[in-house]
Amino acid sequence: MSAKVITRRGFVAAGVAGAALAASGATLAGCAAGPATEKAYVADVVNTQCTVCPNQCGYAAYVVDGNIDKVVGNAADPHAAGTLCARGFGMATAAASADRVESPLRRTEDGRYEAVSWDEALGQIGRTLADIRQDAGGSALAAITDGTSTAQWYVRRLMSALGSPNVYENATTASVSVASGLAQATGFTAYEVDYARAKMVVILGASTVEVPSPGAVAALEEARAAGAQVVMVDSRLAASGSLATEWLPVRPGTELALVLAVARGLLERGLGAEAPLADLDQWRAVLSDYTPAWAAEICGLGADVIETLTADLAQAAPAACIDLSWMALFGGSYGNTGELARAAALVNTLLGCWNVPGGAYLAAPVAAWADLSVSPLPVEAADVTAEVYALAWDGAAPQALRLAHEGSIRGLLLVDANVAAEYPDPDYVREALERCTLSVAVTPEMTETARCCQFVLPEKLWSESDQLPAVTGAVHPVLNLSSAVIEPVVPEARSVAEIVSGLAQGADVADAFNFSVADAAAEMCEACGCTYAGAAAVGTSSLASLTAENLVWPTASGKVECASAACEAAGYSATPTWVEPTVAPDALGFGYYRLTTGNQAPQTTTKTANGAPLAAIAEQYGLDGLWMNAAAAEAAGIAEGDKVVIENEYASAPVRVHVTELIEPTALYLASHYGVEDDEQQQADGLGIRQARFVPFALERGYGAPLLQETMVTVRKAGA
Ligand SMILES: Nc1nc2c(c(=O)[nH]1)N[C@H]1C(S)=C(S)[C@@H](COP(=O)(O)OP(=O)(O)OC[C@H]3O[C@@H](n4cnc5c(=O)[nH]c(N)nc54)[C@H](O)[C@@H]3O)O[C@H]1N2
Ligand SMILES: Nc1nc2c(c(=O)[nH]1)N[C@H]1C(S)=C(S)[C@@H](COP(=O)(O)OP(=O)(O)OC[C@H]3O[C@@H](n4cnc5c(=O)[nH]c(N)nc54)[C@H](O)[C@@H]3O)O[C@H]1N2
Ligand code: SF4
Ligand SMILES: [Mo]
Repeated sequence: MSAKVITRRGFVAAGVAGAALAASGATLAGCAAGPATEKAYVADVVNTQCTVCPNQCGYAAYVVDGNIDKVVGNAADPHAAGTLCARGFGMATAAASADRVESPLRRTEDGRYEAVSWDEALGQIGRTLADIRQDAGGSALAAITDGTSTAQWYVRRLMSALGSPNVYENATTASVSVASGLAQATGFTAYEVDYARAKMVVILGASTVEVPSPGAVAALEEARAAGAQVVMVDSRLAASGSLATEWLPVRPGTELALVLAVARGLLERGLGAEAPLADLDQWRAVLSDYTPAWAAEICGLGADVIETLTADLAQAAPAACIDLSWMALFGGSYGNTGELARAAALVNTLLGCWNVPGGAYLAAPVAAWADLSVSPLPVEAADVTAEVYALAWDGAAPQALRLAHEGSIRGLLLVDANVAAEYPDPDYVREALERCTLSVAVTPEMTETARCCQFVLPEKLWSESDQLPAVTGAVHPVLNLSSAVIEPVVPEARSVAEIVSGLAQGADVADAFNFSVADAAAEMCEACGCTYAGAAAVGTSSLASLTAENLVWPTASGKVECASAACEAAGYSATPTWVEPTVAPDALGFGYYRLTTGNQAPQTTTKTANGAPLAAIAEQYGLDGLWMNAAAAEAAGIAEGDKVVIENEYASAPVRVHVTELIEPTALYLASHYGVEDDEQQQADGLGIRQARFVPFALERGYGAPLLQETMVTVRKAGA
């Protein structure tokens, strides 16, 4: 474990009278109080990151006698901002979970698993990978990872060595429409809002309190204290309302209408005259129909509300923007999310907010990482998902699952991606995995996905191995580097780098991995102007942000583009126009509601679903229940606390109802990630239902995002 050599610094603080205090006592204030006779506090301080959510907050772990004693969020990391959120603190000791997979497993004829040796597992998987390549070409192989640095680089390199370009980030699937719509307009794929200095921010569908990065919450609080206007556009009033100055209860899936009307209003007010926009007149002509009254009709907000919002944005520009966050809810959620992202990118351009204080900072890709030892090898074949989903930036993971279902992808490697639990229509995904000639899950714990795979490989947790660095953030970009914190709790578990290198050996492409994680990490750090030792010692190293003066638009016109030939080819208009969601409550008649979802503070994807204390909290407060609008409930004869049945053609399930004014009348809401279906995850047994069960396996045209909220359900009182 190279961390020991390079990063572990033993800090020693004796009691108040101790001699060592002078050297390092300040670092450990509060830890060392006590009489002079008390044993010294000796901790190894190792920098690492929380991987519970994509914020990947950097933190320092204080390790005493091989165990994590305390964790301190890294102050230099803009996500952590000196602390972690409750989920991060709670999961810092996840390695000790009783449910870890303890050895490689192979599925037997009768569907059970037998323990096999690593040699046997890696040899057999490697040979099958090579055979599939021989028979059907590298394009018949695909991988989905959680998108964390080491997994993504190693898996890409392995697949490219096998002739496959088909590697997808599950985490990117969750923002694919935002990334791709933004890319169509600007050539960039992500931006981050400078909340702290903003005068106004319009946040579309992000539960910023319930999914918090501590840094985002602190920055929004700072903005509020300075008098900023924070507008939450959300179909329900989530806990995030506490950070907002206004809540706009939009009809779910109709934000595009709102954004188009705002664009029209901004142009009317003369904004954008100096903006670097190509084909603005073409878009201006299209926008003329999108009056506030038109948008009000569609999205359920008053025309006056839309007028005021537009006027306020114009007034606050350039320290004002539309924030799409992840617009997560899985990548897009709606048939119009990609176009919404494109329209929002153009509105932000009209506001002049790109990379100016208080605006939205585009994140430049790390150009220096284009050619590393760990970079993918050249592959002739094109990404198989691009044929149908040409707009998807970095590919469409769900389409890879569909191709597996149809038989053209035969080998699937899933690294920390619980696709059978978290994609729409879990049965479809299950079948896709079961139809593969080879399916492999790399995971620390048994999951619904692992249970559909032929092989399950026990993985070390993030905290149990050294990692490659990652660059994140745009307002204050940083390079984070994580080192191993503790010895592996499960002796048989291997890191993703070890597993991938082993598979390469089994598939006879071992030459592709003639470097170590430390070698590759050092190369990456140096490309960013840091030394490996220095980056590991501080954990988070600041990098320069992209300034407005240095912004060069990586588009064909060298400007932000209102028109996109690629979008037009995918069946959209050249410039963003109104696109109806795929299904609409009104079209189906009275009694059909859109089933929305969203995160909730005590639950973190499926990683915490099996946690007993969290399950108890959810049970006690009824957090796994269904939200229903009070007027809608009254009309249906449903009262607070009733047991109801929600139903559509895909599923039917009983659930306790929470009747509230705080949700838009056409929407129902079920918190994400409840409804664990795996028998071995016993703590979560019987808690809640899985929203994805009510959703068909369908994807957003061109963009390839799962349409997680394009589904309608009926609600009736149980027994009625
Ligand atoms: N506690 C917790 N935090 C997490 C996670 C977790 O599992 N649990 N997961 C992490 C991950 S992977 C991600 S991608 C992020 C996602 O974080 P966010 O981007 O914030 O996404 P969600 O929490 O899924 O949903 C945000 C809000 O959208 C609202 N909403 C639903 N439908 C609509 C709609 O049609 N229109 C509008 N305007 N609003 C709508 C919901 O009510 C919810 O309040 O969270 C991360 N943080
Ligand atoms: N209905 C509904 N579906 C959703 C969403 C939603 O809001 N509602 N959100 C979507 C979004 S934004 C995303 S990113 C995806 C996420 O969906 P998933 O791909 O399911 O991601 P995770 O649940 O985070 O789990 C990934 C896997 O990481 C592994 N893992 C890594 N570290 C640990 C650990 O410490 N403990 C445990 N137990 N497992 C670990 C396990 O194999 C785990 O199953 O879900 C999407 N699906
Ligand atoms: S926001 Fe919380 S869960 Fe997400 S990475 Fe940071 S500490 Fe971990
Ligand atoms: Mo996500």
